Parts: sequence; structure tokens; C-alpha cells
Amino acid sequence: MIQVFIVIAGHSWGGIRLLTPEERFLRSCEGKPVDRPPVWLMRQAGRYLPEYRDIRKGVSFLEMCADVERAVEVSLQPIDLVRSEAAILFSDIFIPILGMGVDLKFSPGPIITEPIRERSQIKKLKIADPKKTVPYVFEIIRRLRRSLLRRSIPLIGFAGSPFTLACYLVNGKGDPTGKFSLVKELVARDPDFLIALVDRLGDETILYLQAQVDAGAQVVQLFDTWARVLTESQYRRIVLPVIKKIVSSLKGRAPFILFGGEACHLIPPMLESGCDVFSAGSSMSMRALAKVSRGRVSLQGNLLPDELGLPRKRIFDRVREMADDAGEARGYIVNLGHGCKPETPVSGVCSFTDAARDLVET
Ligand code: 1CP
Repeated sequence: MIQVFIVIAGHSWGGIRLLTPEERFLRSCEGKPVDRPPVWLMRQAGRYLPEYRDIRKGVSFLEMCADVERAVEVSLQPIDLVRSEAAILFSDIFIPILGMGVDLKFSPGPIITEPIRERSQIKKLKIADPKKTVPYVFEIIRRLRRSLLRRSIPLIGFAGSPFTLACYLVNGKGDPTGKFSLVKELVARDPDFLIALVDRLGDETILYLQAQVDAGAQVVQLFDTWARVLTESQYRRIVLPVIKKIVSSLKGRAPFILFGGEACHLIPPMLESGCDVFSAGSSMSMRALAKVSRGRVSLQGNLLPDELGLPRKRIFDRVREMADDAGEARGYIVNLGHGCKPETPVSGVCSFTDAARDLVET
């Protein structure tokens, strides 16, 4: 899959014209040939960077998301400090929820003041224009795009999947065990409740992602971290129709990356969503995924974040192994299977991005 080839646009180096990071990323999403896979990391802006912790000092997380200057600065930090090849908007999956009239705070994870357990609460969720309710998100995107344009670095926008958001809204907070038993029980007892909630969140997500693309996001990623608590038939009935609707609302506007978390059993329906790229959790085998993707989608992932603590040589070996395993897929983006952790070593992240740059076949 990975082959050196000559392109018309791009930097000239050693007689071979290499792709710009933007071209490489967009082409990989679409399954077009590239000189080598691009690289970025989920949660690349975050507490593992001392420079992030400095800017975060004295402000709450929600204040930080609404502070355009600060948010732009931390979104750009991973480009300069760990040489990532794509920027992701600094924000959170809960920001559009604020515009729907839900009261929440972060301490340190999200806490919903009034968890949603009644149908009347679903009806009260406002479908509002995010450009009016959370205008700072789009100002951050516009500024980022202006500053990334000069460097040909692509900008990724994102949202939480309606089901993952619903898990927090129903439970009232995260679940460190990842089981979301209350949600599972509700899905079994009253699937229509979840269908109504997911549908409402889906409508807002469409407006939110479209507004991000209008402002300059070139690719979008939808995070469905907690889909894994559903059975395949529940996922097909409750979630897949909404994901398909979101994907089709952006068709032809921006490549769509679907992050499926560790939901191995949901890969077949997730691949039916129409997404351009499937972002795999670390427990999945890239080789098996490349086989089942059958040239329909590109793949992204899936190093275990803990492996960023390995010596540089081992990180290089792992990245090469993943790229080889993804070989049968139509395109591949080097990434983690989950986000960077606060304890992730910066040196490991640098080794990871260097390893991707070392993948050029000679
Ligand atoms: O400084 C801090 O204390 C904040 C930590 C933090 C950060 C850096 C949170 C709180 N969110 C973020 C940013 C963030 N979150 C990004 C920005 C860009 C980047 O990747 O660099 C993105 C894409 C997210 C997405 C997100 N937030 C997801 C989906 C992906 C995943 O990690 O599974 C989820 C589930 C959240 C919720 C969330 N936000 C923050 C926390 C601590 C949590 C987890 C809550 C929990 O379940 O306990």
C-alpha cells in the first residue's frame, strides 16, 4: 500500500516531490496513494504536555474551551512540540450540549446537574444553532485554519456520538468501570427512550459538525467511545440510523472518521455507516480489520497509549508493524487506539511521530 510516488504539488526533497501533511492526510482518508501514512494522536493536546498545564493554570476546563486565545494555542502545541501532522480543535464532546440547555460542569470529568431519565426532559433539549449558542468553537476553528494554512497542516473538527453523549446524560457522569449499567438497563427496558434521546442529539450534532466545516474544519471525527455497551442488534436499531444520517449530512464536504472505541463486536455495522475512515481501539487487530474493511474504508489507529512508554526503538518497531498490518486497507493513518494519558511521556509521543515519518519505503 505504501509506495513512493511523484506528485505535482508539494515540497521537493531529494529529487522526489513529497506530499504536504494536508495532502497526505486527505488522500489517506480517501484511500488515494500517498508517500507514507500521516500521523496524529487522539488527546494530543492535554495534560501530558507541561506547556498545556501552564496555560490551563487558574482556569476551569470549560473556561479554557471558551477562551479562544488559549484554545488556539493548545491546539497548535502538538504541532510544534511533538511534531504531530494534524491539528484537532481543542474543545470537548460536551460543548454543543451546553447550547441545548443542559447544565453541566467538569470535576474533573463531566457532571450533569439533572440527569436525563424522563421523556419530558428529552423534549426540553433545544435544537439550537451552535453558531449562536457556542460561537467561540467556530472562532477557534477560523483562527486555527488561518495559522495552519501556511504550514499545510490539516485541521480536524469533532463531536461526540449521540449514544456516547446519551450515556453521560442518562448516568449523570462518567463510569470508571465503563459499564454504564444504568444505561444498559434502560436500553433493555425502554429502547424507544434511547432512540428518542439519540435522535435529538443527532439533529444537534449535524448542525454542530456542519458549522465546524463551514468555519474551516477539513475532516471530522465522531467519537463513539461507549457504543461497546450495546449488543449488535441494539446498536443497529438505536444508533446506526443516526450515525448514517450524520455521515450523509457531511458527504462530499469533509472526510468522516468514526472512532469505535473497543467495540470489536460492532465493527460490521460501524463499517456500514458510510464513514471514510474507521478509527480502531487498541484491542483490535489491524490485520483483521484491514481484511474486513475490504477496501471500503481507510483505517486509523491503534497503538495502546501505554506503549508510548516503551524505548524509542520498540515504538519504531510497533509503528512499522501496525503499518504493515494495515497494508491491505485502502488507506492508513498512524494514531493511538485511545487518547494520550496525563502520564504519557512526551519523548514517547515524539518517537511515535518520528516513527511514522520513517515509514517511507525506499
Ligand atoms: O485539562 C483537563 O483537565 C481536561 C482534560 C480534558 C481534555 C484535554 C477533557 C475532559 N477533555 C479534553 C479534550 C478533548 N476531549 C478533546 C480535544 C482534542 C484532543 O484530542 O487533543 C477531545 C477530542 C475529547 C473527546 C472526549 N471527551 C471523549 C471522546 C474520546 C475519548 O477519550 O474516549 C470523551 C468521552 C470525553 C469526555 C471527557 N472530557 C474530559 C474528561 C476527563 C472526559 C472523560 C470523562 C469520563 O468518562 O470520566
